[in-house]
Amino acid sequence: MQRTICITGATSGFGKACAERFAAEGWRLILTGRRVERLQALKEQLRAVPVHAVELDVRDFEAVAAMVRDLPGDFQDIDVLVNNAGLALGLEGAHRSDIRDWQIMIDTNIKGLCYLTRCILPSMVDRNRGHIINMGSIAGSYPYPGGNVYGATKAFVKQFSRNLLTDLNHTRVRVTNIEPGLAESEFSVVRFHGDRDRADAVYKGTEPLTPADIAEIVHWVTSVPPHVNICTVEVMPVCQSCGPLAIHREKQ
Ligand code: NDP
Ligand code: 8X3
Repeated sequence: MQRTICITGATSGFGKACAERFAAEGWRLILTGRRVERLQALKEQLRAVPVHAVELDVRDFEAVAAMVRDLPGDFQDIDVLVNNAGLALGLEGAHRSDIRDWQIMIDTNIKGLCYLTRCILPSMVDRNRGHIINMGSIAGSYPYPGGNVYGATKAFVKQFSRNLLTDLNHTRVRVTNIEPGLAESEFSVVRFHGDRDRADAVYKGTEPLTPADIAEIVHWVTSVPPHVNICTVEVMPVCQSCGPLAIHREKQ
């Protein structure tokens, strides 16, 4: 039976790689994002499988609800939701951050993820099958300077994923939180508001994770037997590790 996956933020990075990975397995795809021309190009690229491409800003609850309500018949029974759309904006200390950046991160990474989950979950519970895959981050577990609200949004994703599991304990619906570390996509270009030199510097001299690496993991967590739930996947490139706790010393 052909299965259906809904991927938010499919126009770039992890989301696009997931679309390609699941298309290769013959899944039916619901692909969403704000950049319509990219969605159309991806739909054309993946034309060997059924693709329903929808322009969607996940911050708009009414639009999310309408997208789910208006799904074409063949696409209505979603087996897997990948809550991937998200972003970091800025890397300033909290006292110097732009409040608008904070608002956009909270609206997208927290509220948008909740909206998709809330609208799609009832059908999964009714059918007693389905899988919510949330894109968290190591930033939700380990603090770093300038990570302030971004890391906090991903900590929300971590706890929301765990809480969802408890709510769904009486069902066969699965929930996975994937927590990647350094990965090269458009993430840093977005974080630095289009400053490509600053974005490139993030990956200089490293071998970061790739979107294809993450798509492979997303596919893997869906492919284990139905009684198995991979709750959390924390993944970093080999070049990355945790730092020591910082101690500030006054000059003597
Ligand atoms: P990209 O910038 O390459 O992709 C982000 C995607 O999110 C785009 O497709 C973008 O689509 C979409 N998006 C952003 N805002 C919205 C919105 N308001 N509504 C709908 N879609 C939106 O970054 P990544 O692929 O790296 O990031 C994907 C996820 O992975 C994010 O949640 C990110 O926080 C997380 N992550 C990334 C890591 C990294 O190092 N790259 C590491 C850990 C986690 P469009 O602009 O067309 O709407
Ligand atoms: C993205 C990874 O370390 O840039 O979530 O926050 S990091």
